[in-house]
Amino acid sequence: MTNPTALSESSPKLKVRIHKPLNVEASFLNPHSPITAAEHFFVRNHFPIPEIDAASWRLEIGGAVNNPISLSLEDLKAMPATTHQCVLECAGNGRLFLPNVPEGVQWGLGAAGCAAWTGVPLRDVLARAGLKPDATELVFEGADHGIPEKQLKPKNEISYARSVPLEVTLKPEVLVAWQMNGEDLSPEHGSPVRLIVPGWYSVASVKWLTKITAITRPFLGYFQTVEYTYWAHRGGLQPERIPITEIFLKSQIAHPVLHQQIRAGEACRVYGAAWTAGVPLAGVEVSTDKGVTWHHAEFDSPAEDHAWRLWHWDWKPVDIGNHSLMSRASDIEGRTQPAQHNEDYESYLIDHTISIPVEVV
Ligand SMILES: Nc1nc2c(c(=O)[nH]1)N[C@H]1C(S)=C(S)[C@@H](COP(=O)(O)O)O[C@H]1N2
Ligand SMILES: [Mo]
Repeated sequence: MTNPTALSESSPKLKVRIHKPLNVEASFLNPHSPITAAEHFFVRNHFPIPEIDAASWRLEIGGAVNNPISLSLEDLKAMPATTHQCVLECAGNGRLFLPNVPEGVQWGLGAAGCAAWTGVPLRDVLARAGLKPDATELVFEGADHGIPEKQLKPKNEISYARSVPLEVTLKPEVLVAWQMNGEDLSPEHGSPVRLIVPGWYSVASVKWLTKITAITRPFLGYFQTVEYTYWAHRGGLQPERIPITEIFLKSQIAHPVLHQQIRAGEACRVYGAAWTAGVPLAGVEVSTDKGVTWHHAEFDSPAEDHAWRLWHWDWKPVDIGNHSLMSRASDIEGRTQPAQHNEDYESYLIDHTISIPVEVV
């Protein structure tokens, strides 16, 4: 995506939500494959895209490690690489569908995508540095920096930084990745190297990765405490402000699109995608009557890695007028998407069944 603005003007698949820093929404689904092409993948940036010379780029690993190390791109590429499919979903995806649309980037359904990522398992990189036994969390920092937007913010520039608990970082699917769908990462998506944390909201998948620090206490940085957090009720305590972590079970309708006109008496294929943090999906259902009755959809792609699954259900609308379509996914552990947004999540974690208004003519 060399010129995203031009692209978005020529392609109905992309919509620039903010120019500076660049934030681009995608149409969200390729109906023929669970894989979203890089040029149709959403872009979420908090700061300007940093200019990085891949030849002199280094990844520094320090903090609570026995052997602080600095790796070049060649060092990483010399290690055994693996490819893993996974969904990246922004925690604010779907914000436009909340009542009284809150502040934040105005994402519709297109702040999510699914790609095949290639890189080295993070745990193999960590093994070279040797974690100290008291390390509990890793902080990942990008090369991008600036002053954040919210009222509550530090005086000076910060870099983008997020932490992930150690036990999660040791999972074999967590990657230090340099390729997306078999091509080198583009600058928008984090070149030369980004972190990929499958099953977590993509706030954790730090782009332009330059520094990993092992720490022995919880990280309380800006993107961990001010943004990308919500109110949680735990153990009968007062609500606690906690960072967003795992992706919630979700399905989205890609077709028909919002306010699409559909012919009465003709078949209309309702299709979309569904995903989870890793627990297998049980099914997807579609409702055309505001959730009173539900119809089982069929899957069109296999359960694979942390990829999303395509699904469809064929509708033959009869009644002329306004209708709304909803989809609802469930997983094999009995979870189902809720009917309402949880207000404690504010403008994040938008997992409720979203209504897509359409007109039958
Ligand atoms: N360094 C850095 N990493 C980052 C971000 C960022 O602004 N800077 N944004 C995060 C957020 S909130 C999201 S949703 C994803 C978006 O990834 P994409 O732009 O490749 O789609 O990157 C994450 N990693
Ligand atoms: Mo995000």
